[in-house]
Amino acid sequence: MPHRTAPLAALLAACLTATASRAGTEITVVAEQFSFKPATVEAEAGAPITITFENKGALSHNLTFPGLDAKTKTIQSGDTVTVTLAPKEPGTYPFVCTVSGHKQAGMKGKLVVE
Ligand SMILES: [Cu+2]
Repeated sequence: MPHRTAPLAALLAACLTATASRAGTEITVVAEQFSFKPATVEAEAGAPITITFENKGALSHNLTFPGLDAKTKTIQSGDTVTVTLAPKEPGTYPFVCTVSGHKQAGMKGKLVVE
């Protein structure tokens, strides 16, 4: 019965759309010597935020969000790692590299969730 097929297809399309929007924000942050690029990143509230962290510096670095209890492991030059965040509320969440002296040298930035 063709007239039953169309509503089912519409329902399926609606489900797929909802799934796509729940996938959240994907961001790439690059570590250099000694900075994060970009130093300010933005994301939507209410959905997971997946951050791909690439180390293009010469030393080992990490990406740590003190206010979100989230961090990557410390990775070597040339490595990439991902971290998923789920901030419950909109706000500004600082991030730093916690390797000794790196934050003081300029490895800090902020995530703005709106
Ligand atoms: Cu560092």
